[in-house]
Amino acid sequence: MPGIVLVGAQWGDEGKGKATDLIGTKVDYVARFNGGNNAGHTVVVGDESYALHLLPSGIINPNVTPVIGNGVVVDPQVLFEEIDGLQARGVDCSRLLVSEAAHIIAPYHRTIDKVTERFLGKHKIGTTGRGIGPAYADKINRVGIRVHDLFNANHLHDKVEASLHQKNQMLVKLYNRRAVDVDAVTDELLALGERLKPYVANTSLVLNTALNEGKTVLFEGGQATMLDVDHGTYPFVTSSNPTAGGACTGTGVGPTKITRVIGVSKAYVTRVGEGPFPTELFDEQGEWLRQQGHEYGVTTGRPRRCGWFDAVINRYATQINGLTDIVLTKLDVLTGLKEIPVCVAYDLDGIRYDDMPTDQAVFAAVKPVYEMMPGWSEDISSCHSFDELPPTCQAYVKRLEELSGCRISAIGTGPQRDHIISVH
Ligand code: 2SA
Ligand code: GDP
Ligand code: MG
Repeated sequence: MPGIVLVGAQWGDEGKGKATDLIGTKVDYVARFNGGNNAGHTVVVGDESYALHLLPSGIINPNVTPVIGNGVVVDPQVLFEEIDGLQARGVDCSRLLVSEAAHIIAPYHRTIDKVTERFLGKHKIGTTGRGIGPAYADKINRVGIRVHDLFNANHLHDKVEASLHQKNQMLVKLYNRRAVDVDAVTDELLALGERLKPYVANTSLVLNTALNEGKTVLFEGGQATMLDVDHGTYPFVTSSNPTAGGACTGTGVGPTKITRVIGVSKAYVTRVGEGPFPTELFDEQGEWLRQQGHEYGVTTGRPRRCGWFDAVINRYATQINGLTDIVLTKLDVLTGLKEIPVCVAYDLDGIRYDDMPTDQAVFAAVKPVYEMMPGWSEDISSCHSFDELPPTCQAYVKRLEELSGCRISAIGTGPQRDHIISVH
C-alpha cells in the first residue's frame, strides 16, 4: 500500500518532472495535488523534451494513470491545449482523471492576477500571471467554481454570478476596467465542461481504492517548500500547499497511506519571481550558473535567479515535509568550479541562525555563512555509480547530506532520463 510523496525542497524547478518520470516507471498512479499551470515540469525522453504545466509528469508513461487532484486549480482551456499538444506528439492522454472537486481557473482570474500585480508595483509577487492566486482566493472565499459545477447550466450561472459580484465592482470602480459578463463566462465554461466530462472522476475514491488494492501512488508536488503559503517565504509564495501535507488535503488520501516522502533539491539554488534569497549571486558567477544550468522558466521563460546551495533551507525542507530521501539534481552543472561555497547557517548582526527564521524581515536581512568545498573538473555525466564520481564530488554530496539531515538516495548528472545515479 505505498503512497509516495515527491516535493520540491527549495524554490522550485529542482527537476521534479524528471524525478517523477523516473519513479513513475514503478508506480500505478501519479497524482498532482497542488498548484495549476503555473508549474513547469520538464521530462526528457531520448531526443524528445516535454514541458508539462498542468498534467502530471506520469502522463508520458503509458502504464501510469495520471490524476489531477482536488487541490489543483484547473484552467480547462490550458488543459486541452496541453492534451492536444501531447496527443499530436503521440502521447496518449485518455487515461487522465480530473477530480470533480478541483477548482476552475476562469478567464477573469487571469485578468485579476495580472492587474493585481501591476497595481502592487514594487510590492509585486512576481507571479506567473496564470490566475492561480485569484482562483485559490475564490476557493477560500467560498465563491469558487468546481469542476462538477460545469455540468449544470442554471447552477453554474448562479455560481459565476456570485463569484463575479464583488469582482466586477472592483474592476469597474477601482481598476477602471469593464465588468465581466456573467452570461458569456457561463457559456464559455459550459462548453469547456462538455469536453472535460469524460476525464472527470471521484479521484479521492479512485486513489483510496487503488491504495487499498496494493497499488502504488506517487503524489507529485508542483512548486516547492519555500513557496508554500504556510511554510514558505510569505508573501512571496504561491497560493497553495506544495509541502507533503498538501498531498493529503489535495487528493483526499489520509496520512497513514503515505510511506515515503522524497524531496528534490538542486546542487545549488534557483528562484523565479520576487522575494528574499540569501545565497543569491548578482555577479558573473550567478550568470555562469544560469548558463550552465539553462535556468529559464519553463512556463514564462523568465531568467531564474541563481545562488549557492543553502543547507538551512534543506534542513527546513527535511523538517516540514518529514523527508525520507533527497534526490539531488544538477550536480553536473557545478563541474569546473575550483571551490564551491555551501551555506551552512545565516548571520544577522552577529547572531547565528542554524534554523529557518519565521520572521520574514529577519530572513530578508540574513547573510549566508559559507563553508568552502573543493570542486572537480571531470565530466560526471557518464558516471553510473557513486563510487565513479570524483572524490571531491563525493565529498560535496556527503556534506550536503550531513547538513540536510536526510539521506541522498539519487543524484542527477544530466538532463536525460538515464543521467541518474542511485545511491545505496
Ligand atoms: P503564482 O503564479 O501565483 O504561483 O506565483 C507565485 C510565486 O510562485 C512562484 N512560482 C514558481 N517558481 C518556480 N517555478 C515555477 N514554475 C515555472 C517553471 C515558472 C516559470 O517551472 O519554471 O516559468 O516562470 C513556479 N510557479 C510559480 C512564482 O515565481 C512566484 O514567486
Ligand atoms: P521542475 O519544475 O522541478 O520539474 O523542474 P523544471 O523542469 O522546471 O527545471 C529543471 C530543469 O533541469 C529541466 O530543464 C530538466 O531537464 C533539467 N534537469 C533535471 N535534472 C537534471 C540534472 O541532473 N542535470 C542537468 N544538467 N539538468 C537536469
Ligand atoms: Mg519548474
